[in-house]
Amino acid sequence: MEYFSNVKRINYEGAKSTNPLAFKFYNPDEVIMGKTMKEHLKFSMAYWHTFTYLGGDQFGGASKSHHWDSDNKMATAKERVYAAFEFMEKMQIEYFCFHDVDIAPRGENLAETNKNLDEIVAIIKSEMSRTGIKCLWGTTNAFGDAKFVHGASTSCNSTVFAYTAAQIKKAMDITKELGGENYVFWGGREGYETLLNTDTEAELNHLAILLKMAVDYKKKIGFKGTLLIEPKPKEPTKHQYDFDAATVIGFLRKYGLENDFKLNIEANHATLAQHTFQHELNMCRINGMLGSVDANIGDSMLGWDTDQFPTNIYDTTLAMYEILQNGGLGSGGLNFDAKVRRGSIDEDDLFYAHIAGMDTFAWGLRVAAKLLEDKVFIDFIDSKYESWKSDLGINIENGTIDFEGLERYALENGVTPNKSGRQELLESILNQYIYNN
Ligand code: XUL
Ligand code: CO
Repeated sequence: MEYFSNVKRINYEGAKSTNPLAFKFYNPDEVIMGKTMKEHLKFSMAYWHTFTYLGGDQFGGASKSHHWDSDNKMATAKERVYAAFEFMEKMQIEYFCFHDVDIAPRGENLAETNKNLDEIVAIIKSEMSRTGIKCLWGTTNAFGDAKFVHGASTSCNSTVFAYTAAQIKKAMDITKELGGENYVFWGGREGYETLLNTDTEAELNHLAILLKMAVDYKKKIGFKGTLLIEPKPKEPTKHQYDFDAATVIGFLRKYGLENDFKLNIEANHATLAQHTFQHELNMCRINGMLGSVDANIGDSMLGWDTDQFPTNIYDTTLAMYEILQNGGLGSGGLNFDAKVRRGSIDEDDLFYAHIAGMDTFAWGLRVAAKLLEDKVFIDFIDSKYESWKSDLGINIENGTIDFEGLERYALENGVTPNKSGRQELLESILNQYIYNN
């Protein structure tokens, strides 16, 4: 059965096209810096927002329905697979990401849940081989159910820790079965509300123990994908332990896990941490830990995760600028962890939303590549730091001068005049590249 019968395959028509169901900038086979756009961008559909979200918010329930949904949960899960693959094929999206609960309904107990998962995974696998669509990453939802009220691996209740481990084990098995290129850990309720009732030291130790067990299990089953941690500073808890990239990197180093994990950076989570998206990508890049991206956008005036489709060309340009300098995302990709607004109630809106996100990233890629080819900021930064190429700079960096030597230098030479940082000039050059590409 065709679920989106009024939409044909979305094709590239160029910037002048007025067809809302066409790409204006995303030209999958166009080569940029030696790779095709689709290789650079590796777009992925998020199973949860696109195929299970029905528009509900804190003030109201569903605002729309999916015509593949029915009262029978397993039948719905099966039809959802066909609808999802039809959607991805038409969108030319080659990857998807999922939580266990997105693809199959929870059963009465763990065994029944796992059985439901096995049944749906078999269907997903056959759709994957029919279409060539791949799994970017899998994960588990260890935050929605009531048992996670005090956290999952950081719960005060050790039986919840055990249940979390069991869920992750199964989700890793499935991800491996589907040839997933990564496995994601987002600590949905790994955080706290108040220190009056929280032993943070024990909770962080337990989180590290769980991650270590995941590394061991990955090796045991021969899962070749990358393990990723997705930082977020708050929501649902007041303070999430995986606050931001720097916090996660410090945590991984403390527990000797830094070679086993990379990070999955989500734009809206950066906003919530009061960082730019580029900052978070940059912190990962300079630490060799940039793994993948949840491509969305937040609202800078709202303090919660709005998970909107990315339509800000500055964000995507500067994100691609970091990603290109990272040499790409390796096994990672750009996963649209984004949902259409509650008022976008037609199924066509799912297409418009993904087209907008893909076009905005495609244009950002093009601009970022040009900025790098022309060495616009690189040359400026090189000249800004040129004093570090002097004998003084080299001695400081090599550790061949100490405080006394530096005091002698300062007494003899004083300080040379500073040069302008030229921020406004650089911002206007950035505009010029965005507008004239
Ligand atoms: C929540 C979030 C999650 C993770 C996967 O804010 O981003 O959807 O990406 O659990
Ligand atoms: Co996310």
